[in-house]
Amino acid sequence: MESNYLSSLKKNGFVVIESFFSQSECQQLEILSRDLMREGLLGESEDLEIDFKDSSYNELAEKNNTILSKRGDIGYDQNFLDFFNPQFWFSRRNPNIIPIIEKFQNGAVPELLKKIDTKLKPKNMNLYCHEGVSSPRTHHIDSIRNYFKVFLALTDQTDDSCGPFALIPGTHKNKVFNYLMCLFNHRILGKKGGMATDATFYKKSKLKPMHLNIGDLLISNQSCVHGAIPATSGKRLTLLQTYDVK
Ligand SMILES: O=C(O)CCC(=O)C(=O)O
Ligand SMILES: [Fe+2]
Repeated sequence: MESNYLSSLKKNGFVVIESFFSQSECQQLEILSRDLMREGLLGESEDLEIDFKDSSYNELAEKNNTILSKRGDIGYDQNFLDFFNPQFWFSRRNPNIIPIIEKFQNGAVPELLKKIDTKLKPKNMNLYCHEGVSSPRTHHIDSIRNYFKVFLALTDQTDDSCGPFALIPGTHKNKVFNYLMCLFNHRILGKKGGMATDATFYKKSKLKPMHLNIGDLLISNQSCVHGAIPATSGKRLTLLQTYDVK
């Protein structure tokens, strides 16, 4: 079983582990996530910072507190709330959540990822709240090197209407091609910052939606081309753990 997960992760750049979290674990995480979302919409508090400075991804990821980054200022990803490191807020609110959160960082997940690269370590967590994102960021890569996101579906994501996460299987292997694409974006198209990783050499229509039931875990190599299907009516709630080599 485990070797199937590993070969699928190596070949396709992703694997889905069904029902990795129980319904009760997901329910506890969902309740906390909805409380956090409500607090985020009210504004800053003692336990929740809001990023007004347009900080870089790394600055947000390295914070030892929960911080909300509202996406959508630059014309895409409107209605996407991205909470960095929600585990701090969660565990202060309900310490019983700690062993559940630890399932992302101990046991089967890091053991599998260690077989890809022994240097892969858990870094930041995020809570993605997609409230009907009809214009998601275009398909892109997060990095050329191996970099993983471990997504847990807290709401049903089996229908395209919620705008599920999507990827083009196997494209993590095209390292030189992807590197040249980023160079082309930057030097020829003049794309700046994060936009330099847009997947301009790939057709968006090749994206495959990742349909997840509540409790399913998607382990995704983010050097694979990925993005999201435009939402038509639904919402989705996803908790994730990143793994990086540095
Ligand atoms: O879930 C999404 O909308 C895509 C987010 C994304 O690109 C990422 O997490 O790297
Ligand atoms: Fe991404």
